Amino acid sequence: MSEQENKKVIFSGIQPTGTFTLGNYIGAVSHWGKLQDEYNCIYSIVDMHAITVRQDPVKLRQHTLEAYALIMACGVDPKKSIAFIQSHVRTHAELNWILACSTQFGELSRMTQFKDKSAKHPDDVNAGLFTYPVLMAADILAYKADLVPVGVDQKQHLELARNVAQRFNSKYGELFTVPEPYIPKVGAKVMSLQDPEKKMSKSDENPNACIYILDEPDVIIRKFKRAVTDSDSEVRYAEDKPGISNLMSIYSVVTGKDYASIEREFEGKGYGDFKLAVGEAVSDHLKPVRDEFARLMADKAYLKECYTNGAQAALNISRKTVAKAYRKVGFVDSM
Ligand code: ATP
Ligand code: LTN
Repeated sequence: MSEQENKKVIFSGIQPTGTFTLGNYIGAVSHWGKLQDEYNCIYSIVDMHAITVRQDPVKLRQHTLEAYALIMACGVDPKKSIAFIQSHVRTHAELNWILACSTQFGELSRMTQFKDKSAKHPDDVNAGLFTYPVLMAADILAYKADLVPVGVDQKQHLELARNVAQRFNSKYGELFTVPEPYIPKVGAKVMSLQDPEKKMSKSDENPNACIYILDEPDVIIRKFKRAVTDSDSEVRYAEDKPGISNLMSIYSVVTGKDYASIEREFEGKGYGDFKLAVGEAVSDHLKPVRDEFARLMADKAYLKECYTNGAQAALNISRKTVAKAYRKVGFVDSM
């Protein structure tokens, strides 16, 4: 990354909990590459967040490498951005502790993701799951990020990061930048294809509910054909038509067409034609991602070089912030 002081800083992360869904792509990762010229961008595969839910160690290692290759296949260029694996950079855990001591139990208890995930995994409601948003705040604040591109489901966590930054600054003196969310207008919450009231999620048990960005074309088309829609047969964007509206927002993002022109395109045609068109458009749109992913995964040495350099660059920035935070809270200098 060419470190230009006048550019704003962007930070975002994604968990290596499985292959990215179309939701992850449209809501977050597809924007990451587009921001690289205008901002100083820092992107991380947040493996430390992933272990708040039980992971198979062999799979986690594999998913982490794949996630790194996937963000590159989606457009992140490690020569323009800093791209690294979270556990490689010790400052995240260090700042996590400092910030935990400026975070209230009550505010963490209000996090809807914690409530959802603890309901889903009642046998493992661990402390890491509870303090997950503190580590996320550390990720962001360590780099003094101005903007954080995420899907709308992360808005509450970002609000918490803002509160923690402000609280620390007022207790100890100005240090952290208070970050702003950067949420896309269309596609900030892609819904499940089987239940359009529910967010499309990597960890959904029903494979028909979500499109994985590495799904083969025939699989993508089949899943769209089976997508749950509404009772009438009109392709129209409306609140009381969540199934069709979800498909329309997906189609709009991948084709660049607005809702009015999509409605005109499918006037007098049934849902069948529309679903097929969405499936084909999504599959065509994702082809370059699939191809680039395969190419990158065949060159592990190059991937390693990229994430090693990325970690070094991330450490160089974040260690300065952590050193300042240590001084501010009153720790004795170690060197
Ligand atoms: P998990 O199911 O393991 O919790 P996830 O699919 O929710 O994973 P994350 O790694 O938590 O994915 O999210 C990565 C990014 O993708 C975040 O910025 C998040 O806001 C965004 N995102 C996740 N799901 C969607 C969705 N359905 N629509 C839009 N954006 C999404
Ligand atoms: N919690 C996020 C992933 C994440 C993140 C971050 C996103 C961890 N650290 C910092 C933006 C900035 C999620 O998507 N579930």
